[in-house]
Amino acid sequence: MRPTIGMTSWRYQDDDERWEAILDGYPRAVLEAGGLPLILPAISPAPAVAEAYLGIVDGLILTGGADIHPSFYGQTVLDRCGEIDEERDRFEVELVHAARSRDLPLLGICRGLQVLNVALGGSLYQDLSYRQQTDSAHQSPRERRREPVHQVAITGGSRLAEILGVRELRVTSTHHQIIRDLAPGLTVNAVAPDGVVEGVEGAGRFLLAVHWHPERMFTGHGEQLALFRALVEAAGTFRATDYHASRT
Ligand SMILES: [Mn+2]
Repeated sequence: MRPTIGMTSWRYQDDDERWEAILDGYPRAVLEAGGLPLILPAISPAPAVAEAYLGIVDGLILTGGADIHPSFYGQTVLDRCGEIDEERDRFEVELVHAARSRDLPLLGICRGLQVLNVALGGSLYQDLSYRQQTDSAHQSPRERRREPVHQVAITGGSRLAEILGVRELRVTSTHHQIIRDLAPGLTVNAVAPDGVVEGVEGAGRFLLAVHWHPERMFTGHGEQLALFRALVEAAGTFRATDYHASRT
């Protein structure tokens, strides 16, 4: 049986209706990597629903999206903070805590890296411009969002280096926020030439996040599928422990 991979959704307002949506690269990559993708809408009340979802998934992807409310890391909203969806923030922070308490495999992508860092006690710069000397390449215009635009150096000996099998690669970049203080329990596994953190990981079965978009890259850059394969493989071992069956 394919391990089930829950993926958080992107919510947006279209005139007078709200949508729960997902970039189709996420479910396609999960399927190709051997998993069964499942979209998790960010419906409140967050703790109860997050717990219930984790009873039926073997792994989790925190997907890209809007900015996290700065109150989650002790700041007020600054001018250059972007769009915020607090309901989604609460839901995803609960998911991270619930996943960590079970050692459930978790892959964060773009916003997912930021959510993971914040949920575990780290902080962000609300815009690249609030940190000195950052490269504007991080914030690709819409028409270049599928293009690798900057280099990253992968930390030797990291889980990420083991998964990708390289120490350098070029990646897409569509984020305007970056990590400020790294959360306790996370280590940096990838860095851009300007020093911006591009990847983090932690101890346990599988806890890893990247700032770029492997779901946009894997069709043209096959090595990026390895991230999804690693998640699905870890989800398979989680399932094999029969955690769900042992729950009451
Ligand atoms: Mn970047």
